[in-house]
Amino acid sequence: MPTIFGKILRGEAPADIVYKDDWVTAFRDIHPAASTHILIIPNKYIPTMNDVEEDDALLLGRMMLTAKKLAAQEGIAEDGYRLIINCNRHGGQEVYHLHLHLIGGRPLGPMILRR
Ligand code: DGP
Repeated sequence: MPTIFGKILRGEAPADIVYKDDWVTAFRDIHPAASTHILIIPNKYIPTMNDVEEDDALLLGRMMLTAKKLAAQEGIAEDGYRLIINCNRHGGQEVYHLHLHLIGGRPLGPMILRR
């Protein structure tokens, strides 16, 4: 697991971990875009969305369900929130360990700035 997220999973780098089970780990983003900004990652190394396989279907479901539970815990479920997975260069991916952003706590505006 060559990224900083691998170090966080192994306990070699600090992180504000808010949830962990056998499948996924969730921790607060170091550069939050809103009052709630949590990253949900698989415990197994998957670099990008392009590397997801059929056998990962349950794992992806677990990531989504974890986001739903954490949104409720954070008190942002009713007002709403956004879930984002960035993939590769055009998607703006910076860390190449698959992660789902859970962002909320304020109106987030349009999803993509149109040009
Ligand atoms: P993305 O662009 O989708 O790859 O998002 C990567 C996110 O990871 C970005 O919002 C900042 C966050 N991040 C990068 N390095 C660290 C770190 O060392 N700790 C934490 N908690 N978050 C990090």
